[in-house]
Parts: sequence; structure tokens; C-alpha cells
Amino acid sequence: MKFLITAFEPFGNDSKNPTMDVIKGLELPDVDTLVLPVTFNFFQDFTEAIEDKKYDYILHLGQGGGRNKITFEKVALNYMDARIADNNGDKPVNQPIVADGPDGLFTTLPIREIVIALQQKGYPASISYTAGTYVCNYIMYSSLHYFRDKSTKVGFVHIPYSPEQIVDKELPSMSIDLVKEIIKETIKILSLGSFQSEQVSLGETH
Ligand code: PCA
Repeated sequence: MKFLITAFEPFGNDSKNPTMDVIKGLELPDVDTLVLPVTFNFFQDFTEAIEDKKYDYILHLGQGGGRNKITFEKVALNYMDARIADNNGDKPVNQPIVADGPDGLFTTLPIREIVIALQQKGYPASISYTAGTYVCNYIMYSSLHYFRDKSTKVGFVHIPYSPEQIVDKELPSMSIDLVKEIIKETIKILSLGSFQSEQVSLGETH
């Protein structure tokens, strides 16, 4: 199994992006890592960079400031509505990502099975039903759309702020070591490929 794990550069008012620290520690066989710019126009460069790699799994990581768990995204929307400019100064508002693309695309990772397995091991993981309307949603949608008829499976994981980022804020955080451990466990679960699909609900009522 070949994996690609991506991180993002810092953006907005944040001088760090914890995803960059997380991938630094992921020296594993069959796992490549890549840092992506926080811009709405780099997807073609991304596909060129990974053209001959034939990954089985691509796991994009993004900072989800304010989240209190590792969250596996269920759906990407064909929609950009940037509250702040990206790192190129672009700020697309109320626009589709792919003209004539489907309104939404579900992740092709078995996230229910992953989250159940992680929770059983005592890790704080859950499913999220919105990846926002900024660059994380853009990369998730673009990747799912690009790989829709290919064997590569695509997923997106938002991670909380790291403890040093919330020293002056009333927001949750998670240590980089714990995030790394959970991502390594996720890679292990996917590599073993033996999922339990229990009929428990991981849904939300709001
Ligand atoms: N988080 C942002 C973009 C880059 C990142 O790490 C987002 O959630 O859209």
C-alpha cells in the first residue's frame, strides 16, 4: 500500500500550521509526505507533482482551529466562499470549484470504520459533515473529483490547534504527538484493510 499524507502551510493570522509538524514525524515505509500552499489555484501543480506515484491512499490534513477532536470529513462541496484571502491574496466568493461538477462528493475512505476502530482504541476521533468553504474543502473536492474514476482513495482530516497555538485563546487543542499517533494508527488500519462495519450511528442531530 502506498500512502501520501499532505499538510498545509500556515494561513490567515496563524504563524504555524500543526499539520506541518505532524507530517515531520511520519517517517514510515510506503508513506510520502508533501506540504501544500494555502491557495485556491494550485491543484494542477499538485496533480503534476504526484503524476507517476500511483498512491493507494491520499490523506489530506488541515488545521481545523476550534475543533476538539480529530475529524474525518464525510463530504466536500463544489463551492468556494472565502472569508479571508488565501496566501496568494485570492478570495473567491460564492463560486463553484469545478464548473458542472456534482454539488458534493463523499470521501472514498472508509471513515466510519476508521473512526469506530479509533474510538475503540480510546482515541478522540469523529466524523465531520462539513469541511468548510475554504482551501481545505477546495483540495478535498478537487482531489475527489480528479481521482473519481481511479483506484486512489481520498480523504481529508481536520486536526485541532496544537497547545502552543491556544495559549492566549479559549479553544481546544491536541498535542502533535497524539495527532501523529492517531494518523499512524489510521495508516495501520487502512494497511490491514480489515474493517468492522458495525451498525452504530456516528451521525449528528443539528
Ligand atoms: N485549514 C484551512 C486551509 C488550510 C488549513 O490547514 C481550511 O480548513 O480550509
